[in-house]
Amino acid sequence: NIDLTVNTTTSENATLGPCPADPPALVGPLRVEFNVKRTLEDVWNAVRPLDIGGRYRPPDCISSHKVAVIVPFRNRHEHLKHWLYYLHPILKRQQLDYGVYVINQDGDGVFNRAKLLNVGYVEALKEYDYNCFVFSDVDLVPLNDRNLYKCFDQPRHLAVAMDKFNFGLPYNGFFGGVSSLSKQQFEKINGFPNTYWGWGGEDDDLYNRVNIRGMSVSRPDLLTGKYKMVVHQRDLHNEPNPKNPGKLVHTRWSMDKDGLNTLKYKVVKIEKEPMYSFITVDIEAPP
Ligand code: UDH
Repeated sequence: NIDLTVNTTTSENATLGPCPADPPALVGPLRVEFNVKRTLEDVWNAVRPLDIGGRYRPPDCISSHKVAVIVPFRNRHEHLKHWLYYLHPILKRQQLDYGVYVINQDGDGVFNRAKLLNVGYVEALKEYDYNCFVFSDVDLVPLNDRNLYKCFDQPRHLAVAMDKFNFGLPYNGFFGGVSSLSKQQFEKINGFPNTYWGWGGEDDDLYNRVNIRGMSVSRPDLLTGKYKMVVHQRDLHNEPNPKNPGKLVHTRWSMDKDGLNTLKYKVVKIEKEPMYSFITVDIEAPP
């Protein structure tokens, strides 16, 4: 007797084809409004369903883009709600196989965006075989869903036309806000520096790293790359650090001694929320 029963999920998955190069559900320009109070429940109702920890894969095709979206974070819960409300539907329409990782800096020490992003890279890889990493500030929402949160032949800068910079680049080498690098590209540059405490410079250091390793930065056009930022005051404990700009002339010599290969931190807590993984970390911040 041959058992002819089949596990439907497995057999369906086995017959799925690759996702198309152009995701069919994209709509282009989007309306984005931050002047509304949102509860987490509102947001969940707008973005569900997702797998726990803000994981998703397209139901009808196999995505080759296994993307960890990493968000550096401390005390910005209002911004996070807006971000989740807008980003989840966009990422779904883009047919990505993705997960959202919010990396929360523990304590009141000096903030370190770049080190948190390195932590996100390492922690996400513990969970899944991601091949692409999107690093996004919590206060930036794209105004066009054709700005794909995937990886390209070259490291990508996505936030090229932010409203706060009059929808243009503030300077040619700007690499801030939102960027994407494949696993290979990120390893090649030893990740972000860990030593840029406080505000400023870490994105420019990343730009240097990319160029020093013989890569270049790719970008969407200025219409596709429009972003809206949640208006906010400067946070406590993230003052511009006057030491940071001076470090940029040394990237060539510092990059192999400051990055993924020297990253030290302690995970304090991992919380699997419905729309994201919330990973609280002690990054040995100075007071
Ligand atoms: N971040 C936090 N909490 C903090 C500091 C930073 O979550 O306390 C994260 C967050 O993802 C943020 C990102 O780090 O989007 C970058 O920090 P930022 O928003 O302070 O940097 P940005 O350049 O703003 O966007 C600088 C301060 C602008 C003050 C304008 C006053 N009118």
